[in-house]
Amino acid sequence: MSTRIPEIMLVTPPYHAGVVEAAGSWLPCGLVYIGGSLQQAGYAVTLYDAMTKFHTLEDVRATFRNHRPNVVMVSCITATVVDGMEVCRIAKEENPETLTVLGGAHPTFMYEQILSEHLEVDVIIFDEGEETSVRLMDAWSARADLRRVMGIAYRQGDLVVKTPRRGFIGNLDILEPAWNLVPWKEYSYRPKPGSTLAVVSSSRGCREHCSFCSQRLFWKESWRAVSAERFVGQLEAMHRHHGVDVVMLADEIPTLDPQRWDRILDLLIERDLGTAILLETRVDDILRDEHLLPKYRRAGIEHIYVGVEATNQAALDLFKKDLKVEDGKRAIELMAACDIISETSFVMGMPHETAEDMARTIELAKYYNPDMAFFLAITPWPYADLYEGVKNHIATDDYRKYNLVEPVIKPESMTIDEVRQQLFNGFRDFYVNKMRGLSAMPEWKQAFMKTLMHLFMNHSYLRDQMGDLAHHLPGHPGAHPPHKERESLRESVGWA
Ligand code: B12
Ligand code: SF4
Repeated sequence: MSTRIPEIMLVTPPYHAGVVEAAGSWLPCGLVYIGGSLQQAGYAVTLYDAMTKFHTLEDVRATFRNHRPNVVMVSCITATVVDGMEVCRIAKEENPETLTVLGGAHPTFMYEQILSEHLEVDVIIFDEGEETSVRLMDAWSARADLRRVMGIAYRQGDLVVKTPRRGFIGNLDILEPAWNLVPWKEYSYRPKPGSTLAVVSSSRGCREHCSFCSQRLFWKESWRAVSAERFVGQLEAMHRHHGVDVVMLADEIPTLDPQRWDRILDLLIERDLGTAILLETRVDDILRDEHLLPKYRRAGIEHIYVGVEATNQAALDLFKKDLKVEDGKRAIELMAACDIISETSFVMGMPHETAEDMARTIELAKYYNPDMAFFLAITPWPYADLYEGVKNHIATDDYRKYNLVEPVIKPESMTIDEVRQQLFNGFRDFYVNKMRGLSAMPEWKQAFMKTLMHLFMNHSYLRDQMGDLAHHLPGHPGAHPPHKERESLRESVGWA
């Protein structure tokens, strides 16, 4: 039997929740890693980030028509899986011989449902995709039996066949992401106009037990890391060859190993790249590193997201966050003292919560006083631990709404619209309060906050609600100024 030559296209579903787009355009890190492994194995690969291009499904069709890939690999989380499957359907319509492959968290857990209900999807790759995608391509091009490929699921007749899992990659240092596939001009961090933004993975996994989270399950409560030297070397090369000056770490907890993290800080200071780093980590690692925070700042770490998630101890216990409420407050204060932008989120909308509980959470968010706060709707990923306990309160099974913005759980004493309203109240009250304290902030932070408000008001799903924010600014306490006055107010803080 003749062999086939795969023309592989790695695709992001053209999905938008309207949140992260406000801050910039973010390259699909997982696909870049997979692209690297496929390239190393000698396969021809293109990267098609339909999300960042703001393409419609018809644009996706046109792209397939022009480029004629015969293998389409799509990355999906729960919110994007519906569009991911649409991408597969279009690929099949354009060329029925196309092999369609899904990977990422949602397909890994929900493979059975997807493969039995969606004939447009041929194969699902479980877990980490680097090695398995190469093995799949080897088998597909040789027209060999897919049963030999570890770590996949596919259909055989009416049956869904699952092969034994492949273990995680032992040494992450061997991975060579395909940075050459990235159209760098398309990726920028809006608060820094003209910047070039990369998303980079320095470690994978998490050993915590938060019941709402998919990541600890996806990584099977393991944690592995790229060595400090290799990681900082990568940032240096990206800076030199591609002009990358802002990096977002994709890691769940980059700081987990204190020795490695301290070494990374030292190397970053030594190399003095001038790269701004944005990352997420745990509150308790910030507390652990209190004495190191000035060093974080010198190493270029400008912005840290910590998952406080809930503001009362009972809720933290329910989510199995092994944290004390006061710890979150303290971590935020420590970051502020070192001129690091702090960001956190407050998850709301559990079945037992009332409008009063949510109003209290909003008040507590103000008390915590991070620079940025997001009020998120608790979202029951159908494979997370939380799911069983809340499933009788789920209002919709439309996964497009499983994006932390749309409430999908209906609390006992509230309607979905009331939850949505409370989430908006959270944003409004928090940022009005922030802007009232603007003049007391250092100048650089004032500038950042103004940019942030501008981005929210012009580029996010909060656009309409945030437009009203100007009503509440200093000089107009509680007043609703007429339109013209509001516009001049917007101008006065530079938001026009
Ligand atoms: C960077 C990031 C983003 C970027 C995504 C850029 C992109 N196009 O990929 C931006 C900022 C745009 C983003 C947006 C959103 N995100 Co996001 N994001 C992340 C983050 C921080 C890192 C992801 C990452 O790059 N990891 C590193 C790489 C190496 O790992 P990976 O992506 O898992 O990929 C590996 C495997 O999964 C697998 N794989 C993945 N895809 C594929 C595809 C194929 C074909 C194969 C074979 C294998 C494979 O192989 C990869 C390499 O080993 C994660 C949290 C986290 N720490 O992981 C959240 C996370 C993925 N995001 C999440 C959410 C909810 C969203 C939003 C809905 C939020 C919102 N309301 O706006 C939007 C969705 C927008 C969209 N259209 O995608 C959730 C998903 C939860 C879930 N289980 O569904 C996460 C887990 C955050 C969380 N803690 O809840 N996000
Ligand atoms: S929410 Fe964060 S700390 Fe908790 S399990 Fe998920 S990745 Fe780990």
